[in-house]
Amino acid sequence: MATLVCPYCYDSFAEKRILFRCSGLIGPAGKKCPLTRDTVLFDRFGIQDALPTTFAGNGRHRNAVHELCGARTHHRVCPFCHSRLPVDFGKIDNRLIAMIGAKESGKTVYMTVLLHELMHGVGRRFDASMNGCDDHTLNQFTQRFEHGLYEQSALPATTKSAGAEQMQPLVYRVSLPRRGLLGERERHTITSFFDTAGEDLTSRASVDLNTRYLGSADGVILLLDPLQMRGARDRAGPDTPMPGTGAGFDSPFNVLTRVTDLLRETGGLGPGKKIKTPIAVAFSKMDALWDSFEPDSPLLQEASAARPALDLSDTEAVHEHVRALLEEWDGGQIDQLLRANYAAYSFFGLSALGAVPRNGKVAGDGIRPHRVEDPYLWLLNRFDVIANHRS
Ligand SMILES: Nc1nc2c(ncn2[C@@H]2O[C@H](COP(=O)(O)OP(=O)(O)OP(=O)(O)O)[C@@H](O)[C@H]2O)c(=O)[nH]1
Ligand SMILES: [Mg+2]
Ligand SMILES: [Zn+2]
Ligand SMILES: [Zn+2]
Repeated sequence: MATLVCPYCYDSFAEKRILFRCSGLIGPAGKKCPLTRDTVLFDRFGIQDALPTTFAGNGRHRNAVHELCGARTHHRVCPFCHSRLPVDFGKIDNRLIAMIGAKESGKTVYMTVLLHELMHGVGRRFDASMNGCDDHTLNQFTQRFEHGLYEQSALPATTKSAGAEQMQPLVYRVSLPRRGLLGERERHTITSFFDTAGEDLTSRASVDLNTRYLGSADGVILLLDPLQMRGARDRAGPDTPMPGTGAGFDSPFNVLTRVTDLLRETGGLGPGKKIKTPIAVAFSKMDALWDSFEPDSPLLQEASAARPALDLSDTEAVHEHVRALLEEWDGGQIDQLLRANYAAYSFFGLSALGAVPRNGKVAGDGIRPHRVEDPYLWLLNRFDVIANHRS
């Protein structure tokens, strides 16, 4: 039987092991269950809310009756972390996307801008709707990330280490219309985004948690900072704020090596076997390097947005161009390592902000994202959620 993976903790389990949480309503005989802190939720994600208890039932069913109070509940929770599972979980596609990258590579900014674009511009092109699955996702995204970046032009603070704050992923339900033999039907996919703290990739202590996230992910977006490469650093504009160096910081090649080792370990892959998880290797902060490109570089063009499908010709042109740039940036081994270890990988070059930030703030004319959706669309095409075409 197929195993399911929780979009919050990335642990896997059979459908029948899904738990229920009592509704907390008064049952037919007038009994009502008390509210207490759920220690499992608290330990995992620091959630302190007083909630009704969880109990085992037939997890294949969408609802269950709590014996103690007799009230029926539709609230299904993960057996490992007790997070509320999305509506239709287990019945619809569930795709987990892990986002990783070194410290200050731009993950939090990128995730915020990508989600914003998916809800607005890109979403419209695909006729897609993105809905946050839980209060945490809705609050974190709008209040913390979107509000700070879009309304206050403030760059985010360093993401806390998973060991310290137990970051909870943002979980969305993406609905896309699909034309098939039976006419147009909605297709739903749950995607979970986990933003790691960069330093978690350098300390062995927090690697365990990341191992689970990476090992269960259906796709990986690896964000690499070109400004951590000497060859690219020299080509950046004079006012570009440079990422730090030294302890806690790491070169893109070292980050990729560590991630590759983790994926090989969790997949139990012998020598010569390639990692099957598709990996989008995306270079962030490209705005700092735009001036050093030939005007006809595919990285300077807008991705073609004419059709609601992935443009393969464009994807390949970008991939080849980044590969050539890596040679110039002294990053030739990156491609060799990917080719030797991954069955499916593609290079991307993007800018979440569209301009170099000034004094710790988004540049004066606001956020102008460039090609941020490319890696996500490539993964969706890999998952067969969207179609592709050649231009
Ligand atoms: N030029 C340019 N700089 C960017 C861009 N995105 C992020 N940055 C810079 O990179 C810094 C770090 O961005 P974050 O998104 O916080 O990076 P992170 O990977 O989440 O960092 P940690 O949480 O510390 O691991 C920002 O403060 C900006 O200075 C971009 O699109 N262009
Ligand atoms: Mg961050
Ligand atoms: Zn009850
Ligand atoms: Zn869970």
